[in-house]
Amino acid sequence: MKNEAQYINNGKISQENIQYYHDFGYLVAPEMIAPEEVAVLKNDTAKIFRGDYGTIDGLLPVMPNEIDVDVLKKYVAIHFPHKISPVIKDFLGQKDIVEVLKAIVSPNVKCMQSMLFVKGPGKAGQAWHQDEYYIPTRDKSLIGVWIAIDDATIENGCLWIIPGSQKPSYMHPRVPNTSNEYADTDTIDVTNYAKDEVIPVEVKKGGVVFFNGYVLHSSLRNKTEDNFRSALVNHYMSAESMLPWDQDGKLQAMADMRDIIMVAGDDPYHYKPIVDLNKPYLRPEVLNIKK
Ligand SMILES: O=C(O)CCC(=O)C(=O)O
Repeated sequence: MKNEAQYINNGKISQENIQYYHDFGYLVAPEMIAPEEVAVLKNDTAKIFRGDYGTIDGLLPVMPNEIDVDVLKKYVAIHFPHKISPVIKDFLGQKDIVEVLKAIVSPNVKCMQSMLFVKGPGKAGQAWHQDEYYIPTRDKSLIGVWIAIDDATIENGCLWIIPGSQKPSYMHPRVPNTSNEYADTDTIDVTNYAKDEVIPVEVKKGGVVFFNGYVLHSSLRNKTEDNFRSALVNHYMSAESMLPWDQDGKLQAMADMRDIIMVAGDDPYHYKPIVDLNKPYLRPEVLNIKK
């Protein structure tokens, strides 16, 4: 039976939700984002990939009369869309999301990353991983906030997670990926978990999934012929922690990556300037991140 404590009802987080997050590493907030807000994100997705905010490396020219669906089919995702889109930048501080973050992360919260997935028909998913592997926080406070812009189903490649897998609090070894479900060259072997410990997280558009940076998660290929699985995924952490993140080698190693946006409370490191380091880029079809 599904544990009801995983669901945030009416956008308001309860004590049971908070306990569930600490025990199992994730929460689901169905319908947290109003249909009008989702429509704005959907519309903005098309604008970004049409190049309306300016071009970025790899963005293909849009043909006259080319409809959004045909444009979007060519792409998997863009990283750091908030760097070009004022709509996404504004959404990083969405008030209901921030209330949840204050309750489960810290009263002081910063955002360091956004990713906008389109994941059209046939596009591969992401292999098993832990987000802290990529975005290391000193206090393990990393949290992914996964916002469904389209309905996310098993068929079109929703998230899969292993509840409670954050608990041992260590980085699992990475092994070569051999499944064509995934875009990545590496994965984590999860075969020692029982089948029923690995669950799909299907959410309707407007639903939000919150998951801890140590939780094992993945997504499968979009097997539909005409269905997009768009989702905005933003990453946050406690503002108390410094962020030694080199962005998969794209930046110089540093003690505290200050390309951040405060979304709640105070910044204990306010004496260090906020900088603009990260550039938006398109996610390649094959992901080969070596560290
Ligand atoms: O949405 C997906 O397909 C994968 C998202 C993910 O793994 C992540 O945000 O860390």
